[in-house]
Amino acid sequence: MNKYVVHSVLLAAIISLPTFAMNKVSDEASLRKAITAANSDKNISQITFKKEAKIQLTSPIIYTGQQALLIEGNDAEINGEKAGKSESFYDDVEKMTTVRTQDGSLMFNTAANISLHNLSVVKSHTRGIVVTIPVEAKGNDAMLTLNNVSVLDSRLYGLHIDDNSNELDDGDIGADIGVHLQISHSKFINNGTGAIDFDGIRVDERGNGDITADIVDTDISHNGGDGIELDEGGNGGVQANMINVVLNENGFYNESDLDDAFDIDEAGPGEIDVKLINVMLTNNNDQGLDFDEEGAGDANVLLYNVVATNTLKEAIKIDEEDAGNINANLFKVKVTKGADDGIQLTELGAGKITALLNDVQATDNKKYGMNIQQWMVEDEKLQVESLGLVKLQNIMQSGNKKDDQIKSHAVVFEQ
Ligand SMILES: [Ca+2]
Ligand SMILES: [Ca+2]
Ligand SMILES: [Ca+2]
Ligand SMILES: [Ca+2]
Repeated sequence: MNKYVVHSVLLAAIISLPTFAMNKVSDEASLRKAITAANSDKNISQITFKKEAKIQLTSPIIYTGQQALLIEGNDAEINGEKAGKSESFYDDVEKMTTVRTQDGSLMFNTAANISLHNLSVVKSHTRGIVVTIPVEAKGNDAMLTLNNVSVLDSRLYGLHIDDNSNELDDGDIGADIGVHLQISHSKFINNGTGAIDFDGIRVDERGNGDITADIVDTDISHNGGDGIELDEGGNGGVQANMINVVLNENGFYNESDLDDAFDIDEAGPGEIDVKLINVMLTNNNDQGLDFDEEGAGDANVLLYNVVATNTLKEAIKIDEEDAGNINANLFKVKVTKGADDGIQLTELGAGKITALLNDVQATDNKKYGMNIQQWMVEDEKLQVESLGLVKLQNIMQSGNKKDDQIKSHAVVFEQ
């Protein structure tokens, strides 16, 4: 080949390179083109939006690639008001009429690492951002990283990570991998306002694998269902860490069965490990923190500077069932003006409670300020296990309607 021909071939190759790699996404057509290209070309690892683009969708955007994908939103806004469908149905298990959907505004049907930066997804007719993990997925956990992402005003879930092969998220079949969610500087506000039981953030993990959630500098407020629900089944546990997180006014949609600010349901073998630092919970409609651990495994909870005000049920409720212990360390915690117990710890089955409460205030709650009970079998006549141990330092209780003394069973207190 002479020089001229070589140049021509190179030039032709350059011209035929897909332009979406360079052109920034500015509307629905260019977004769809970029995602379609990434779905068929594993070398595409990033999609970049034009600064502050406003994008109206007419149908869901669905990524199905196997490669890690970074979406740089550049402060773009995706409006999902006209994207996707949902249908009304009667849920036999829950005995209620709600809606179901396969749709969302921005969907990822993959177990690959997905990162979204500087992006808003608003007014979704169904769900906002959805990750559906293929049931055959193996290897590393599916990882979703959100930085400066706002999911606002979705009728159904704001963010839904789904590792449950059952359409209604019943049952126990999921992929062999877990879910790792990292969120920073983000907002999940006013989602779940179109039907019963749709949360700001919902993770459904089944089969082998853990849920790991790290949430920093984030506002999860005014969602119709729970602010955030982590629902883990099968082998594996839940590790959840929050720093500087606000959870206000969640759980109002279903008046006959109100929802929580932060709900964890862990079933089967595996622990709950929660660390919350600087977390504020105000005006939530069921529990503030509602942590349920079942099957083998402990509930390990560390709270530092956590304030729950005006909660319609318990401000902080930790239930541990079956084999396993409650290990709770509460520092600088304040629960006030709740309509039930302020802090309630209940340990059932084999195991015991070990707790340290230091600088804890429970005031003006409608039931007990603190209620700490350990049982092998609830209401047993004979105490068969060794007693739990609760260390109290710098405790203040006042104005609690049932009692300002701690209600307890089978634990001893050390002052
Ligand atoms: Ca799994
Ligand atoms: Ca699991
Ligand atoms: Ca467990
Ligand atoms: Ca137990």
